[in-house]
Amino acid sequence: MKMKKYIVVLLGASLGIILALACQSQTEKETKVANFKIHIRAYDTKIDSLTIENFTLRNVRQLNVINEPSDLSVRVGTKVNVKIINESPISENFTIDEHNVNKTLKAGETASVSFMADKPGAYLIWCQLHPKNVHLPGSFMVFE
Ligand SMILES: [Cu+2]
Repeated sequence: MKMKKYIVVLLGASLGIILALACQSQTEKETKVANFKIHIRAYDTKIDSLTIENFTLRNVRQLNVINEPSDLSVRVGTKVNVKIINESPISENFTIDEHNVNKTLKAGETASVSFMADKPGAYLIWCQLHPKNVHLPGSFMVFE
């Protein structure tokens, strides 16, 4: 009789442990999702004359393209969805080499990319169509 009671308690405890483990692995498997919206914007700067500390700039014209926001960060294991809106008057590109992201958008176009942030680190977001001093790069941070 005592033995029977002991077995019932033991089975109950084992079932409790199995359930606890199952619940734990369920939450660990849960995929996090991050949604970002990035505007690619061009800034046309014209300076006829500008003097700073006896140094004069004349007839400067510079086009700069910036991803806004330029820097993204997520935790490792996050599914990343990025909506890219190209507001620049020319074609632009959005590349993260290490995550196989490479999207080119014509002027005015919108596109979406999705990928897994499966490796921790700091990665460059850059445009393959323009020099990095024209289209400023950003960063993609994946934290442990
Ligand atoms: Cu560009």
